[in-house]
Amino acid sequence: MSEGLYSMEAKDFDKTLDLTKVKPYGDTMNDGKVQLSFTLPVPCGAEAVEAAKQLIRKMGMENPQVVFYKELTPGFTFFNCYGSCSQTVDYQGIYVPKVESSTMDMYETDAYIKEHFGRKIVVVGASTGTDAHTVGIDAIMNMKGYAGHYGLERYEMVEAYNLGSQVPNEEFIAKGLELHADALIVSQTVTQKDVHIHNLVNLVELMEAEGLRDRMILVCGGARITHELAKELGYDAGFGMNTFADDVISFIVQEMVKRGMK
Ligand code: B12
Repeated sequence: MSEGLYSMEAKDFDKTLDLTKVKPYGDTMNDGKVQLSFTLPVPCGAEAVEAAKQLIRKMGMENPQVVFYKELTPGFTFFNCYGSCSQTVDYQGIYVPKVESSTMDMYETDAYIKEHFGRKIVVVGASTGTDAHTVGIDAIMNMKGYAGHYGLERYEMVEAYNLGSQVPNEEFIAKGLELHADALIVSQTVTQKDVHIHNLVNLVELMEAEGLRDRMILVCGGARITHELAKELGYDAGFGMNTFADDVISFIVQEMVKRGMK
């Protein structure tokens, strides 16, 4: 297949697509087809199916269809459904704040560090507070990396310390100081009751109280973290789904150069 075909967008071959009024695509452009699955706390039966359809209509969908339903346990029914979304979004008017560094691969990053710093960059990472999820921080830090992208431990010019999970903020900062960290990187996966916000804010407050905030690059990441949220909470950058080690280390070293850190 030619490269031209890969780079083709829907608007190049369908003239009915209006990017100021985008709706889901199922079989044909603008059909609005959406698949939903949910559970209702009602007994399995015809009334349950009707309740599911009414709910889908109230969600702004036309032509609701229940294509599968099953009792989960007495009094609870699970549904798979389709509907046609009547709402649209203005895709062209969307602005999403993003990390503004250019991603270099591992070899380019090592060369960049040699050229600009002439020493190894120290990165200390952890999943902090009560959060026991380690897969995200491991994906960024472990030697083998994630989805074909090596983790920070593999980089010749990075000294990477992965402290694991459930690391208290105080301990994380102390370890950062002991290891002379250039950057602290935090993973937060659980967001129930906004626990990630409290925990991330607490880390910034502790660092500020000790006069350390400006001495290190501070980055957070996790499936429900956005760059916008991270900035709001006092971080230098935030990374969400589909992040790799090369994205985060590229940001760290380019930011260090911008700030004149040696
Ligand atoms: C595996 C898992 C667990 C395992 C964790 C094992 C381990 N060693 O990590 C166990 C079973 C222990 C677990 C426990 C719990 N879990 Co859990 N878990 C998951 C699961 C299935 C996968 C998470 C995962 O590994 N993803 C893969 C990694 C690679 O993705 P990622 O974390 O997003 O990381 C990427 C990016 O986000 C980013 N990133 C992540 N961190 C960082 C950090 C930095 C610095 C950077 C730059 C980037 C970055 O880069 C990574 C690679 O691209 C998810 C559901 C799901 N499918 O996502 C639920 C999920 C995260 N868990 C959930 C919950 C609720 C829990 C429990 C509270 C359940 C309970 N009631 O006990 C407990 C919490 C325990 C605790 N104290 O934290 C919820 C969270 C809901 C919410 N909004 O908060 C989820 C979403 C499941 C759900 N749908 O309800 N869980």
